[in-house]
Amino acid sequence: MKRILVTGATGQIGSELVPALRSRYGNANVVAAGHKKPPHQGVVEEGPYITLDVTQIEAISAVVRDYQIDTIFHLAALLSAVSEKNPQLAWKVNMGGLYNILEVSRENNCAVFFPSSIGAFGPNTPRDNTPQDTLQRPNTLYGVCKVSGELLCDYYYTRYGVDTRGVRYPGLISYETLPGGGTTDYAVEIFYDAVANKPYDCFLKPGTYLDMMYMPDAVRAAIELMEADATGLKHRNAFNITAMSFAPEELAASIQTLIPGFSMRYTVDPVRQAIADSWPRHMDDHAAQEEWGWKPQYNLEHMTRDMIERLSKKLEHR
Ligand code: AKB
Repeated sequence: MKRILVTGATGQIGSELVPALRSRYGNANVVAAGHKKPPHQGVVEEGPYITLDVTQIEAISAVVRDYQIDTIFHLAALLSAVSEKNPQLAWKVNMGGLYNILEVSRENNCAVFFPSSIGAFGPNTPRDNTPQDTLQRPNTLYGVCKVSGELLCDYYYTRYGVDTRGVRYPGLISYETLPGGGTTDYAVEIFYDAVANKPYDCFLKPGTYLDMMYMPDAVRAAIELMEADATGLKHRNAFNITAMSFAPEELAASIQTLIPGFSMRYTVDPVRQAIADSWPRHMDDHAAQEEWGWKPQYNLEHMTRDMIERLSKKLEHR
């Protein structure tokens, strides 16, 4: 990786992956691409920032040529709940965008990181210790795009030798940028209300266990996988990775150890509840551990402490 393009750079993962890549590879060597004005100045001031519509293949080609890109972290996509509201747009952006990125990478010899998700599984996938290789029949458009994306990345590797790699991310928790319309967003929103000393109204019901991860681990996973020795990779794409699994009431209890007055009630959103009920409760990530040394650093307690500290500081300074 010498010259890197990050699509979706202003999103939840991108806004933390870009600075991490810049501090490792040099500011000028990491091009941040968003489809709108960046939310904070850092992405623009610290290195190149461009607006890019990933549904426009010619625009991607031009950026890759102009900046002599050799690696693309392709993060631009609609999340699960938003995709259910507008499946046609989700197909266009999530599948069309990935196809364009892979085609441009084939022509320009770029490596590609593609984030799949726990959303790639469906209601008849084993929900506990979900195996790396198992039944995948998702019933959401988001999930259909993720499974198709995993297969398309495999295809571009075996057919054309494009160095595609990727993980299946669980719900991601971060303080820098809010997620935009996912099913696991409650695990971020809850902290904003907790540090503001407000009760939180959770849209998933108690007992809804899902895999989760703190953003520093998620960013490190993407970089470590792209830097891993290719000879050790049997899977390449769609590695299960997880750091913790909890239900909403367990996250609330963890917050209460630091903010004792915090309380949570439930107003269940049937659409997001149905999506969550079709996803794994806990994935088996042994393939990632064995093939490229994956190991999370944050558990529930450590993540909760760090989130509360950092979010309190961030909101104080607003
Ligand atoms: C979502 O909830 O849509 C995402 C995901 C798990 O892929 N956070």
